[in-house]
Amino acid sequence: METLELEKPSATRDFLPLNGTDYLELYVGNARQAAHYFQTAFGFQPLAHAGLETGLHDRESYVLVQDKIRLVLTSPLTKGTTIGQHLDRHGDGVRVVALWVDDATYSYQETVRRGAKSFLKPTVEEDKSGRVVRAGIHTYGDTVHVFVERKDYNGVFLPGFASWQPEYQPTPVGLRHVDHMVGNVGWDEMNVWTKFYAEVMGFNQLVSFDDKDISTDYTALMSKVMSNGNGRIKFPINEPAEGRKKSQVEEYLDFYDGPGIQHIAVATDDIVETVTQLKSRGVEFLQVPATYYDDLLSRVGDIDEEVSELRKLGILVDRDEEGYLLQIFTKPIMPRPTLFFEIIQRKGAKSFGKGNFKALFEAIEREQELRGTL
Ligand code: TYF
Ligand code: FE
Repeated sequence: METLELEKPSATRDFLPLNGTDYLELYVGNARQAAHYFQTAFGFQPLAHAGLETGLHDRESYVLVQDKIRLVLTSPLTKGTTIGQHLDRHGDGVRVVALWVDDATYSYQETVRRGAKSFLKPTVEEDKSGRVVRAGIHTYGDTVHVFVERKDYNGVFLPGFASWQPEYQPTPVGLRHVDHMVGNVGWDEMNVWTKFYAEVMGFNQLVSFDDKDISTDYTALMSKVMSNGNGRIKFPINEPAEGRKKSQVEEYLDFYDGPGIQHIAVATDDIVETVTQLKSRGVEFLQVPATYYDDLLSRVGDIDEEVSELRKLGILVDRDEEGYLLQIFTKPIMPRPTLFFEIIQRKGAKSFGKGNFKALFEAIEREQELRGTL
């Protein structure tokens, strides 16, 4: 069983109360087509748009929503932008993990006081729907956290964005909220960044996996899960470890040219239905061998789902002290083997699927083999 280091009750008040993930902004080569993909394949709904029509000249953004998940897809409109530089270096990837707060200025001051590097000083934006305050700090690689204070705002997304309601609106697939977002960092940097989340952002360490837990023949990595005080924000941090061949984390670092977001785990209340939908819309998932299901019930005990259905869809199951979880992983969704999605349904379990690591990582290695990057 994994060692669950329970959160130590903190004597001090949470200095960085976070209400949840506000939005995720991806810098992508073609935001218009990426928006179409996330609508068609993942069932996101159109929400807002900013670009030439709203007075921007250097960039265009499409905002999509599915229940509590907001995605912002941004592309440059001209040469020589910082977005273009980000794309050249990293390919498509997550630039901003925005966090919803009640007081962005205070969040910025407290984190910068504790050592965060400033990305955006507290900035007020206003339109007829009210005012939003945003402020930002740097985290690993070129990734940033933006604190969003929107208690005095009732517009569609943020000031500067126009409502975007095209006729084309494929139905949602049942994605509800961001469960966790995993960062890959460099050799020996895991503790640098877990310390950052502990000291600068007041997070606690939930779980830790070392290379003995999670090395297969090839993949070796270490991971620690950091969580904020109320548990709404969970950031596992991976670093590569020495294995027989190239670690999947090292492959990521090579292609992303540094640390960044490796996967976005999104929660559903009905993973069988959600994954059925996603597959019918062309989303590709990692496959585990059929033998994974042979002794599934002896490993995880009684579950509500039919094993035959899980086997048909390739959904994985793991149990911890508090319940069980179901999860499945997409293949990378861009040319570089960097970012992928996880679909997760928690039935009591608070852990991350350690019992699936071997089968999962072997599936990742089969993909690495096909890419010739092992
Ligand atoms: O977030 C997690 O910890 C699980 C398992 O490269 C995992 O989803 C960990 C590392 C990795 C892929 C999946
Ligand atoms: Fe995960």
